[in-house]
Amino acid sequence: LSPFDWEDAFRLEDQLTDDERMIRDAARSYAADRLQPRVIDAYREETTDPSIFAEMGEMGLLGVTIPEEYGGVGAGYVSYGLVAREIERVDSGYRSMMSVQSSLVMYPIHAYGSEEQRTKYLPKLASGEWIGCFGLTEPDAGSDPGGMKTVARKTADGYALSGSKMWISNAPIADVFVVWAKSEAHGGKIRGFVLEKGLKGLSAPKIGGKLSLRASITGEIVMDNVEVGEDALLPHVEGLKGPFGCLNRARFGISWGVMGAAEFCWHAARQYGLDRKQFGKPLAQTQLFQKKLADMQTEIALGLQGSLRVGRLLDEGEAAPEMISLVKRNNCGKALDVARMARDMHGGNGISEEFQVFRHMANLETVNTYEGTHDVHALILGRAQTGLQAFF
Ligand code: TGC
Ligand code: FAD
Repeated sequence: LSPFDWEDAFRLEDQLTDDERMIRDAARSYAADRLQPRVIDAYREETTDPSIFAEMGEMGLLGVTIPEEYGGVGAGYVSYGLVAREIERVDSGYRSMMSVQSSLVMYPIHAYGSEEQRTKYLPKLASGEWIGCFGLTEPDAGSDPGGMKTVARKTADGYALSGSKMWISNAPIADVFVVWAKSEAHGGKIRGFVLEKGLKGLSAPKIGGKLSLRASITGEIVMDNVEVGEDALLPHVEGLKGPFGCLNRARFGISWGVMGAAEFCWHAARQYGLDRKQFGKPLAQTQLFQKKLADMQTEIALGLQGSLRVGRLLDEGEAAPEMISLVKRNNCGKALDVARMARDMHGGNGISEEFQVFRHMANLETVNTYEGTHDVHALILGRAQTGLQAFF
């Protein structure tokens, strides 16, 4: 039998290709060198540095799965997941910025957009020159996006959009807004529109006072009769499967990302337990401490392995949305457990910004909620195995 690597229990490393390892290493060094030094201040001050997008673009971390002809990297979903894991090892908010741009803005423009929309938007989004956001959630439509009130009225040469979106990552600094609205011209069906900053009637005020995800700016999108041409409509999708198609990709990335945050917390707790002595011996020499470390290691090893499997199936075109619900739900819930445990294992120091586990814990509360709450994904999985609809 082989020796055991405590950090990589199931030898994930051996299951990656050389190209995947290369992309992962680029993301890891960018995150450690450029993101880690600014995150504690950014979180405390609740500030988002927009130049992070251009930096990520330069490193090839935006639109990893988008073909090279549109400025992407043309890599697979496992590579995308590995990038999410490295960025979220520093902060879930920075991963949010990356995943909204890649999965929720670039993906729909590539998958559902016209050739003109692809060539106009994708290269500038890939380089980070333009920042994107995705407006689905509304004040009265969160878990139930089909209940949205935003409407697109037909005008002589296009559409006029009215409504408001709530809790939108990147919105206050966005140049490009992918928004979903019920289109009167399409029988009230949900359609996607690409709006640009500066349009009359369009504003995106910041939502302040968040106690989670403070390094990632969040806002509303207010649309007061925003007039656009026919060319703003995403022509190739209709209905809720449009936004859900994007969410499948973003949720998959989150399943990897949260494992990065959990790994940070696990490693920090282990090191803290080795360094800190109480009752004349390291905390790490107590049975309870070791049991907690074993639980963390187990959940992270299993979670990563599950996401890798779903990623391979996604790359083969064989993944089902329910598989993504399973890993999004489980990995978020387990990461939150790991972060809360790590916070506890740090004692009083666990509440200090310096030790960083509290920040991860607070961030993971959001990640467990957005892109489908923990319970909503349970209902998706419950429906798949019983055939019974429990949402309403
Ligand atoms: P339902 O009747 O189940 O489906 C309606 C239509 O959508 C299709 N569909 C999917 N298509 C592709 N992928 C999926 N995962 C799909 N799920 C459903 C379905 O086939 C059907 O198509 P058609 O052609 O028959 O009309 O829809 P429902 O209204 O009953 O919804 C059920 C439910 C609860 C599963 C769904 O609404 C849901 O997932 N709610 C959660 C909402 C959510 O995830 N919001 C996320 C907002 S974006 C965000 O949070 C970004 S944070 C990003 C960051 O900062 O990182
Ligand atoms: P609700 O849907 O009101 O849910 C409240 C509670 O009720 C939850 O516990 C939920 O699980 C439970 N619940 C709901 N329905 C049922 C049911 N049928 N049965 C049992 N329990 C149920 N959205 C975007 O569109 N774009 C973004 O970029 C974006 N970024 C975000 C960033 C942040 C920081 C946050 C906090 C949210 C963001 N969201 C975004 C919104 C996010 O997707 C929603 O918050 C999420 O989908 C939940 O919706 P809600 O907040 O309206 O909660």
